[in-house]
Amino acid sequence: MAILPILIAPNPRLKIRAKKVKSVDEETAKLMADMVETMKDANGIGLAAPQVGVSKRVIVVDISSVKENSQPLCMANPEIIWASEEEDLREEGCLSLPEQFAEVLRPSRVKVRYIDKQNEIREIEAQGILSVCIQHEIDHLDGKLFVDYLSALRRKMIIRKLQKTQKLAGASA
Ligand code: K1U
Ligand code: ZN
Repeated sequence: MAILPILIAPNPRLKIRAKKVKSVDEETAKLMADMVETMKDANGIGLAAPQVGVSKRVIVVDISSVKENSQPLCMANPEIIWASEEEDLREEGCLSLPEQFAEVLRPSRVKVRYIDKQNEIREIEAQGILSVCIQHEIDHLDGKLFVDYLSALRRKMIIRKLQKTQKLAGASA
């Protein structure tokens, strides 16, 4: 397994729509395992393949740090097949937008169809932080970041801050 570098916004690769996988073969299963290791190393609760520079519809989610007895989920081609009308406003973070947080309004509950790491088609219903995290990761597959839900002014401020931080980090390296 390997820890992969995580792309930081405004990297243009984060804005590209990722491609479906044909099946979960050995290569995709290895990508899933590397993504789980990378997510844990970064103290995240989710990660999408475009964040590690891979344009495939693959996500991993692990909410065990916030909810006991939950197992990591590895999902290929995840699709929301039902979303509740009820919505929740919750604070989100993103490993590609370090130290930036904002509240986002999303459906409270979703049903998701996906292919698991054994190449089996599965469906789950998610609520709470699991629902938020899965929706956030699927957005990454469509080239969407949580700042895209904010006003243009707020989004620009966050992106400018990240650009400055990266310039400073580059200058001192
Ligand atoms: O996609 C990512 O960059 C991962 C992201 C997932 C996420 C967090 C919060 C709401 C929606 C989606 C993170 O894991 S950022 C780290 C973080 O905010 C967090 C870490 C541990 C517990 C709770 C939040
Ligand atoms: Zn994210």
